[in-house]
Amino acid sequence: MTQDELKQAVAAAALAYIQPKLEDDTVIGIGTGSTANMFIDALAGIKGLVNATVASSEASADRLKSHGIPVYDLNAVDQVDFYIDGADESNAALQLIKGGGAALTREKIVTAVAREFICIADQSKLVHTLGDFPLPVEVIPMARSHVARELVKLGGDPVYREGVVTDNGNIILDVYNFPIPQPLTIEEKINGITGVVTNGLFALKPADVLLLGTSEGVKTLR
Ligand code: ABF
Repeated sequence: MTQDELKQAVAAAALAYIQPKLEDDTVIGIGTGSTANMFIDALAGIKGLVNATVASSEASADRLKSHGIPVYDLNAVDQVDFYIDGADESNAALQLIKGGGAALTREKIVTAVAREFICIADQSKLVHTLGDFPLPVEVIPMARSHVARELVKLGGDPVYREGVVTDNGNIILDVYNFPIPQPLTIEEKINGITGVVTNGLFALKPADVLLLGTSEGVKTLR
């Protein structure tokens, strides 16, 4: 199967996972990226059953609206029952690197609210140790050089993502050559650097379920 076929398979599996649990007041959090887009397109097939969604990016909100799926501001809902989103890497503990699409802050906010975070990814995303994928860090623009120096002290090689401004008006530093055997510690340390808005480690609150697309079918990891 191609990578796109694996992504399609996990998008369909996520829909099958939540559909029996949908109720009149269910709110679905929707992530960002190509796998999340496939989930949005699958969700359109049952939009009559969808009470409300919240989105982790303007791009995903626009895609949902284009299908006629109701999208709400996070402040307008009382709860988020499920959050469905992709990842750039996952380890076996379902700790993730996210933010390749620069939407990490809103993704982390929706994750914080969600009762159940269902990560959807193809098998290439499952790794032993996080960090082959450069770790995205969203930074207040005036703090860029300060944060970069602090990231170097932690052992990484931060690179300014040229031409990218996040939905929140900030910039992204991608940290290369930075293996992360202790994600909890590193997530907290980077959070503690003044000027950092969010880092792309999702270890303090990892995924609850990983639906992983493999050539042998979709595997459910918890
Ligand atoms: C979002 O989309 C991001 O956190 C992650 O960077 C990316 C994964 O993209 P894709 O599904 O296109 O591989 O979930």
